[in-house]
Amino acid sequence: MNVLFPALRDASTAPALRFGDRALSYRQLAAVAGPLAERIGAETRVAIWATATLETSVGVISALLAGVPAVPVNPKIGESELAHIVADSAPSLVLAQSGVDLPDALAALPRLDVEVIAPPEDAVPAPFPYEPGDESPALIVYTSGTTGPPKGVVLPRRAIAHTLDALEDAWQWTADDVLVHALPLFHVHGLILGILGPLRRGGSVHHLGRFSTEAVARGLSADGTMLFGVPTMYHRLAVEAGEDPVLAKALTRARLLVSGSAALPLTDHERIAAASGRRVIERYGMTETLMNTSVRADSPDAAGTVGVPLPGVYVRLVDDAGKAIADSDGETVGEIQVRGPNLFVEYLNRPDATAAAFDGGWFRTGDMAIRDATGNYRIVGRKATDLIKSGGYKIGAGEIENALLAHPGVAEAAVTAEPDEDLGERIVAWIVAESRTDAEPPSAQELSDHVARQLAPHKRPRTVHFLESLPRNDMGKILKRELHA
Ligand code: MCA
Ligand code: AMP
Repeated sequence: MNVLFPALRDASTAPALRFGDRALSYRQLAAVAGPLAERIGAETRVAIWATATLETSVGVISALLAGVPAVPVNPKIGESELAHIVADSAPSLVLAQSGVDLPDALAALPRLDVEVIAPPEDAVPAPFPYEPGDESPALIVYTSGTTGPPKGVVLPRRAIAHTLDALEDAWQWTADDVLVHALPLFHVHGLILGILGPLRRGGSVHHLGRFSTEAVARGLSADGTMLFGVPTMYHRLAVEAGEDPVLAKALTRARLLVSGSAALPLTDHERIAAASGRRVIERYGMTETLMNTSVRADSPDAAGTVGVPLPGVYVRLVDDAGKAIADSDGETVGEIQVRGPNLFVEYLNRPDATAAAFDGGWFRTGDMAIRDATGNYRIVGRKATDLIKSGGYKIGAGEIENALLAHPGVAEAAVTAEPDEDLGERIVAWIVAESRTDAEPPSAQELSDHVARQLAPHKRPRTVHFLESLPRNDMGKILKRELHA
């Protein structure tokens, strides 16, 4: 049995969570999360309305203590995506901050309000009596594929504990660290690394609410020692730090700047190093695998790579024929496959997709990489052109096409990505308007808003092109490569 949060059992007065000016020590966190865990212990699965708040963090920790699988839900989620997640994960209860209005699909479920009022420090709680087994499902995190609606990735406690301990080693992460970040709490990066990570170490996290370069400067200037962010955030920091000495100094103070979820361009690495004297290190992971590799805090500069395999994680590169590329090769591009205790259990209700994702015991990531002469992995692309990474969010072209096709003004739709300095990739929609109706064809704005309402705002097309027809081959398949030409 692996106790996920030993510091919660010790219940010291050391700081644990801070959101704005609201904070909880370990003792206070144990005092609020313990009773909530008791209260929800008999549920089969809980959905959590995952605003970036103390309440979301307390809700998730209570579910973990109780051994009840939790499904974090994007609070900006659109109608059809929410309907899918609720039907697929079938939560028996929803946890939400009190006073928050929930959309219909969640409002129809039994609801428990989470109200966090910091109890007095002398209220020493009894340690929560029970810890579930290592293999029991802890979190179900939804992630996009190339086609169809998002899949629920079932993550066991074992994977969470393993990944966080591997990062302790790679980043020399201790109880003295104060992590600063502004990531959303419905994905692995912000929730598992960004909230559960500091709590497993016995350190603390200061969540900034919304991302801004000013908030990061304030957080790091106060007492932050580490910063986590996606490349879009580091890009904005890189641009600002060149002109803002206060921000540059704040970055200089940080012990460790970590980027992940997508590739950080070399120019941004260089700009941050020039302004602050600090390097950014990258780590590579996936919802299904949690963290696979990282540049180590004690290694020489390795900008442009995602570092070396984390302790306990096996990584191999596989060629087109399915054959492993020799370790000593150093130059051939192959698909990254991984094996280890960091892996998920299955896609919820999708045995077909789970089976297809594995090559024996190896998980096929779909990411293409080389291993350079120093042993660092360098990601060079993705197998599927229909997967888009925008602002660090993974988005499937197929789910956006389906949402667009459901609009009455759309006859045909194709979705592609183009490079974007800020977002990494931006979503581009190619539309043939429906001509069989008398109605005016929809505007680009209307289609973008439609996708935001149905799926989520980050999945909305940033550019919409209207065409007479889409280029297709003899089989009728859309030739996406010809679209940008
Ligand atoms: C815009 N908005 C809209 C619409 N357009 N709302 C409704 N309808 C519309 N048509 C709203 C947005 O919700 C948002 O609201 C605001 O307008 C601006 O949106 P946007 O321009 O899209 O984004 P941004 O504010 O510029 O955000 C950039 C960002 C964000 C902060 C970098 O993309 C972000 O938080 N990315 C993190 C992604 C992440 O955590 N990925 C981890 C998954 P408001 O301003 O109120 O928010 S990957 C993972 O977990 C793996 C394991 C890994 O390796 O890490
Ligand atoms: P997600 O499914 O949202 O968890 O996204 C996982 C994907 O993000 C991976 O398969 C990679 O394509 C990408 N990714 C994560 N970290 C990095 C990184 N440091 N560099 C490049 N790509 C990354």
